[in-house]
Amino acid sequence: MQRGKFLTIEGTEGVGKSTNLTFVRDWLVARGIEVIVTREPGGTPLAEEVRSLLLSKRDEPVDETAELLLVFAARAQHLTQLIKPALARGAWVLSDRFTDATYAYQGGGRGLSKATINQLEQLVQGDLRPDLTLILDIDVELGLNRARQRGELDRFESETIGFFERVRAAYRQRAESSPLRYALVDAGKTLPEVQAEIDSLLSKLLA
Ligand code: Z5A
Repeated sequence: MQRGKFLTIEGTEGVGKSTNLTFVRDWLVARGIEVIVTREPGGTPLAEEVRSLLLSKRDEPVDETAELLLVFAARAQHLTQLIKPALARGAWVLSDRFTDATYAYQGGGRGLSKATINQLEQLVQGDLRPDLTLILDIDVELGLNRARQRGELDRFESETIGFFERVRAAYRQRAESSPLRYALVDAGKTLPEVQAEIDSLLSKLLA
């Protein structure tokens, strides 16, 4: 049995991940591909509980290393319970965020070292990496304006513009460092334009 493909979608706030995740899922299903849609942090009952811990606003300051370890604890559970079994039986997995978010938010945003994140990535994932990561890229203020129209902000959404500028820079750096694994998509364009570009990227992947 051929292993399924592992696709991830990333980006800063309000970039349109959820909207385009649905587009990618429908695109794959229309071509007869079995696709499991999931998200991080989360994807299993335990990992979803960790997600709530991570996103809730709280009075106690959250230690950056504690945050990093919680992200990887959720990921370990998600990989074992959902991602690896699905890929092994030939299904494709489409995840709203994965480890690139850790490099961007905990690395770029919080300033934790890449080497530390890399150690945890090796420990939790071994050699497993996404086959393709779509990084939706947008001007930070434009994205935040879109996101803030949705209502109450979680702990991450309440961060400063400077934080999101660092997150965006880290994503762009990852895309530039490995153009075969990443596709940087200009998400400031209209939705039909963004989706035309995603359509062309998926066609290449399938070919
Ligand atoms: N996090 C972390 O720190 N470390 C990690 O390792 C991981 C995660 C995995 C939860 O993520 C938080 O976890 C996240 C980082 C942290 N930080 N935050 N916040 P999340 O993915 O659940 O949360 P989110 O970033 O807020 O994503 P979202 O809710 O899926 O929103 P979105 O990507 O912005 O997507 P959207 O809802 O599709 O789009 C927003 C609006 O824009 C919506 O009204 C759309 O209709 C509109 N839109 C979309 N595209 C367009 C275009 N092209 N033009 C005009 N309008 C558009």
